[in-house]
Amino acid sequence: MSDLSLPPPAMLTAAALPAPFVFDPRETALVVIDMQRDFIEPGGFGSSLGNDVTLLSDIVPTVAALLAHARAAGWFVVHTRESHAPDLSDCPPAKRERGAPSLRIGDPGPMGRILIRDEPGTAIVAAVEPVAGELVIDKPGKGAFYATGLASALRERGIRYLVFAGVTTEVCVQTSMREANDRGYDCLLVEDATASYFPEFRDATFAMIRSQGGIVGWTTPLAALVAAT
Ligand code: TIU
Repeated sequence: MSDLSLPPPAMLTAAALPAPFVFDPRETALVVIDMQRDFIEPGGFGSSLGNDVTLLSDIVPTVAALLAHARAAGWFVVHTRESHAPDLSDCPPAKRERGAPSLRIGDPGPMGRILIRDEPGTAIVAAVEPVAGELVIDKPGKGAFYATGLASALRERGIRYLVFAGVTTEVCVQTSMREANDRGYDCLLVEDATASYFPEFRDATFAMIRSQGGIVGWTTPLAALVAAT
């Protein structure tokens, strides 16, 4: 006989590769990586490095739809920003020198000092900006866990499943996902909510993540996640 006082089954299953992704929405967080003006809009750091930023701006509507889904589902939402202190005390010289002779981190750029906290270019693009109650992590590295409070924030909330989106797929998204995988999280990357200046690197990242039975995690398009039952 069924007991109507029991809570409904919590686990959801999304079609994914290399296998279905099974997750408890009460223990799930969305982590949106570095959807910043400096990477996505013309005139920022990304375009100063000679990149085609339209490859990144194309995913903004999909990331917005993913955020709407996560908010409606009651997931904890985290946004990250790659950013540094104005005195560059958290920016290793090796990182700053990389990319010269174009604009370097801390140099004045068209949207303020490049990748410096609270400068206009470091802000998250308007269509996917955080709302009240969401966590914003300023990270000095490519990974979201390095030198940040992300691990303790997730632990406090009992999070076990992480859904990833953002830019760029093979740099900050992949680094963060690998950090999370090593910390024991089941990680799902939303394929059409992440982008790279190099589409072949994005596709290679998908293949690496789901190789060997999901050595880093799972990937799926947004529609499959939304359809999860
Ligand atoms: N957020 C992030 O991926 N930072 C980068 O510098 N990515 C590049 O692809 N350059």
